[in-house]
Amino acid sequence: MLSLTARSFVLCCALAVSFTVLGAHEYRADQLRIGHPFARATPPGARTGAVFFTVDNAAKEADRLLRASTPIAAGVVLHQMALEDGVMKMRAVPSVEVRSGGRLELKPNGYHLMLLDLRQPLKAGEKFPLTLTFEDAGTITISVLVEEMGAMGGAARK
Ligand SMILES: [Cu+2]
Repeated sequence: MLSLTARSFVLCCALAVSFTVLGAHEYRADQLRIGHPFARATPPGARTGAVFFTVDNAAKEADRLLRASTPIAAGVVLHQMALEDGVMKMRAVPSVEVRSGGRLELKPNGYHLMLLDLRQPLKAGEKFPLTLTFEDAGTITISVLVEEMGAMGGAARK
């Protein structure tokens, strides 16, 4: 039952979403360009994972990253790491703006997408699909490269 649902979800997204694959692991949705999406490998039994990428907005208007989903996790939330009273803390944020002509960076110790209740561990070298929804540009499905634990995104830039 569950696997059937997951399979039809993947199929439906593959059909509904069109995206352009550029060189160097980049994707484009309307005026947005998504660069170097990567995740960190997770230890066995880990229930959560983190995804990072950049979004460049060539549009005249700001856009917003509203939500994301992936078949390999039960949920995806937008998180921000920030220093609060001298301690790095992670907190959920409802959405994040991508300024006109600007770049939004999801990176270690900053904004990231948190994968909740992983259905499988993230193994270095593997890829998985992630569907992003923006307020104006709509949805785009990207392929996320899993790098080593603690990676800063070097391999995804090649
Ligand atoms: Cu987080």
